[in-house]
Amino acid sequence: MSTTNYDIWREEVAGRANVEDSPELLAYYQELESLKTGALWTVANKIEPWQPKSGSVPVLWRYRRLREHVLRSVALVTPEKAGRRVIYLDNPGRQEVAAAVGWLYSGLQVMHPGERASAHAHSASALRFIMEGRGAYTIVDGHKMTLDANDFVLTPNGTWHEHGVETDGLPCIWQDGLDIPLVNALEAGFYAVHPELQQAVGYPVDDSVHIWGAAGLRPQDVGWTKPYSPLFKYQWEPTYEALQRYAGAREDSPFDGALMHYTNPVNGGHVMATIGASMQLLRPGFTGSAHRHTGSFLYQVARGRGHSVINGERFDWQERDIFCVPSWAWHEHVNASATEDACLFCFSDLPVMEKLGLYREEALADNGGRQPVLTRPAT
Ligand code: 1HN
Repeated sequence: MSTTNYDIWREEVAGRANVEDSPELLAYYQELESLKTGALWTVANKIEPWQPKSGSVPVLWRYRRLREHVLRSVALVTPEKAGRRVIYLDNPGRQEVAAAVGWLYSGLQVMHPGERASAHAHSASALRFIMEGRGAYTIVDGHKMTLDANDFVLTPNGTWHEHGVETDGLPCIWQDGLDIPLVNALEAGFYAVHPELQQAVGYPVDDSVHIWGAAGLRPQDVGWTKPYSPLFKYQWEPTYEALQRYAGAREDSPFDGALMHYTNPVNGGHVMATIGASMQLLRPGFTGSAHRHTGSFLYQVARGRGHSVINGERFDWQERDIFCVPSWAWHEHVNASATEDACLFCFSDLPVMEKLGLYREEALADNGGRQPVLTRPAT
């Protein structure tokens, strides 16, 4: 987990860059710099680490501390002025790119009854996970959807999308997740405001759920060739029921308990090209083993309480808290309750890792699969 003597030995004798500075070399480097070039051996060890070295820090964002600040923004700015009224999650290691972890952005958006946020479209893919309130809706390419707590909603890249809360609703808060940092890193981001600022609703409300949302059944007239799921909303009730059935029918994964991926019903793949999502159930008393894998993961506690140990640091979480697991960080999850389920929603860049052939996974062999806990922050 830390740099060992073996790592140092490898750096020094195993064909890695190991050139000591001399006045002549330093002068040479300056000449190269003036020609907009550089000597590879001065950066090789940095740009080619032995294993992923995430710049992201494991962070737990406690909802009971954040919520009042999110609600305060309602009195301070309007959706019209702000575009979107969002408090974003600012990982101390990723502030330059406004990422919550790795190349993923996330924030908490708040809207009051009667408010609307106008329609726009962008190259970034987006999702929402509904945290609280009543009467929220979103419109994606003319498809209007109602939103309830723990519903998971897609706004795939390139789609027109806008949100609002019905006048007879309650203040609503949801988590946004986007691949904006990734799209920016790839220098591929476009953004457009809808010419009329609002879309006409062109279909029956929640039609994507009615057409595509039946478990195990695919409509005869597929007619869908886009690179993302035609099912835009994954409702909580059927998701939780599916997880309970799944957990009841087979043994737990030692790392994840019962974990199911939200899927594109056309092909069973991830919901969007760059962002995947899952919901997992940790049974009462579940004590997971540690593993690590490539990819950046952002969790929201949909139900229950427990803790996760991430790179040796313990994070105690409860409902609505959000925490991140950076790429290649050791992590293990525990459900603290002897009687209640714990459910973790998660979104990640797993589709990118898989498609680029960069996914790797490793179980912790030492210490019976448990990490030594280095710190126990106060809860
Ligand atoms: C966006 O389009 C939304 O549509 C929320 O609600 C957050 C953060 C960065 C860029 C676009 C939304 C966003 C965003």
